[in-house]
Amino acid sequence: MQYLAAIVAFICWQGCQGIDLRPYNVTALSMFVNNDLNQDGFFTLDEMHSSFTIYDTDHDGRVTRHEYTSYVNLHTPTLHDLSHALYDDYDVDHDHHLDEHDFQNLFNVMDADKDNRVSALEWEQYWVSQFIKYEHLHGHGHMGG
Ligand SMILES: [Ca+2]
Ligand SMILES: [Ca+2]
Ligand SMILES: [Ca+2]
Repeated sequence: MQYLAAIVAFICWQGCQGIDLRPYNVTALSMFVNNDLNQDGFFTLDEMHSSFTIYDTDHDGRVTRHEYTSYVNLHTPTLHDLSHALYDDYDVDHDHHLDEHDFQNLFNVMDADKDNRVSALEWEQYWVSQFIKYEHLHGHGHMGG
């Protein structure tokens, strides 16, 4: 197990300077394309693992909050606040490490119809709801100091 990567990072590999994630469905779909590594139209647990590998900078198979947020901060500093919120969602048991069971749980949440693969539609529904939930943490100007 090694993984945990790019979910937040993709957002901005899309070139969204200024971090306006709207329209959310378009942002979500471009993330899907980046995460569906074999481009078969479904995001699988293997692909989730591959995606998250990027964040595991010490290669111990776990992704700490520090590893995750440092990576995001380095590449997309304007998503720093969002990265903490997403990490809290990913870290199901709140032990400050993302492990196999956390990835499995996240995957299950995304996989609404429980067929062990996340379709583009399932992905979009999950991510649009996340973007709305955390709207106060991204986009539309900085939070004041
Ligand atoms: Ca795939
Ligand atoms: Ca690690
Ligand atoms: Ca599914």
